[in-house]
Amino acid sequence: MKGEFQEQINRVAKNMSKEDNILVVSHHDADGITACAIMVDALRKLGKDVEFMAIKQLDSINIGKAENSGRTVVFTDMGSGQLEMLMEHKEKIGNFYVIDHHPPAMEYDNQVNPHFFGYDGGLDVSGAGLAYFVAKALGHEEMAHLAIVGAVGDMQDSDGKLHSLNRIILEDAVKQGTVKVKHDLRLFGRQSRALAQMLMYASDPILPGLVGNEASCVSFIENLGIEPKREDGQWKSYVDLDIEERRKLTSAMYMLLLDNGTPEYIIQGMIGEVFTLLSEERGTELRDAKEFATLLNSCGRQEVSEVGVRVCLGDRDEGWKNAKDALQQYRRRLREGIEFLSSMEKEEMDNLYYFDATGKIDENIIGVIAGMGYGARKFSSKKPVLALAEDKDNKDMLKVSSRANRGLIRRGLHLGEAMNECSSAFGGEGGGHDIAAGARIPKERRDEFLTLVDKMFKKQLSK
Ligand SMILES: [Mn+2]
Repeated sequence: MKGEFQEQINRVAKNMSKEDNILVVSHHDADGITACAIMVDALRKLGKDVEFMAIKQLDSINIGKAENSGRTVVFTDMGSGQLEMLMEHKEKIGNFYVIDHHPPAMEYDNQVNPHFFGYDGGLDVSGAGLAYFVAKALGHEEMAHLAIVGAVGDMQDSDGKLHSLNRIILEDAVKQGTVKVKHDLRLFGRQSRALAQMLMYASDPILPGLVGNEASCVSFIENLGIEPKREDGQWKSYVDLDIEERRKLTSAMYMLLLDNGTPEYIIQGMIGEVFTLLSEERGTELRDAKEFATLLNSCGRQEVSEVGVRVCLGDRDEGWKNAKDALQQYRRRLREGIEFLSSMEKEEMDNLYYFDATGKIDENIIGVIAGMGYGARKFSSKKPVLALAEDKDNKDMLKVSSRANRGLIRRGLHLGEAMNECSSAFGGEGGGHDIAAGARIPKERRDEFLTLVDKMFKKQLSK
């Protein structure tokens, strides 16, 4: 870690240690939920009175939730990009801190952000990772494993391993004995899902011909000579397979993807570092960092993020049960989404694809469905995809989710920048990462917005 960055962290942590009543406001995805839990844990251990909430995004509507709390507000995994708006609302928000890995709009005294020190917030460290460094500076480093869950949740291991600041956190966690790293198949469900289910719902990458089709998954497994059930009659999960079976399954998946023209580097990413959380029960979603992250993401998408935070803080009773319910419901909606994909009409422009799922798919999962559409080869990897859904908070607005792939990013595409610029041109708001981003725009400006985004993509890709 660069000395200057460590100094910023130490300084902000020191200021924070002087606060008494704190409200942690975080993003509602896996990274935000773990960031929130790490912050709440450390501050409570220091004897502070801490409340928390997770929100979908920090925009002109949601900012009201952080106002008039009578507490010092600590924003985690959000806030840097919205600093100008936060400053405008400073009187109502009161004293606040920002711990965020998104590109900062401006400098601010009580901000921890790695971009000022040459780190890449998309790959080197997540919001949870930064919360961890602040917690560590406050004397509490026992939640390192949660910071790994956050990094994986933000797909910072998408090329098969963790880098830079994430690596430091990983070393801490390994040293503490809470995380074990292995080189293995990285599909979701290694621990907790039946093999056929793991293949059927795989989204990173999607398995062509197997996605959403349980029967073909079962025969795919049986054709490899792998018995899909255990001796006790239960379906096997990946971790039940022996080394030889794992090798067979993995190479069959490789072949399948190669045959379908999946780029080599995407296939490579399927194998890589797998993070096992050693203090969690075997066979549960909490045992594997990627599954843990998915569980938390489903809490966020089912609008029970606080349940996710409680599970992170150690709740294995009511909270854990509710989190599993959220995952169930989320999976059901995914199934519906996959069905929608097979029947939807995609539209094509010069530099993008889009589809309109207004009234059909919930805005909370539209991004995931767009990503799955990619994997299921509904769209060629030559263009990014935009998915449109109705905004739940405001019927006059549209929620836009965009997804791309590494190949497009290498050619200069940046979805976050495009969403931000193009939405603000029509009085909307947006932003996000290069590979995944979102926006809210007025419904009636839909076509103009799409035209502008199309132009912007052209500019980015011709750089
Ligand atoms: Mn994040």
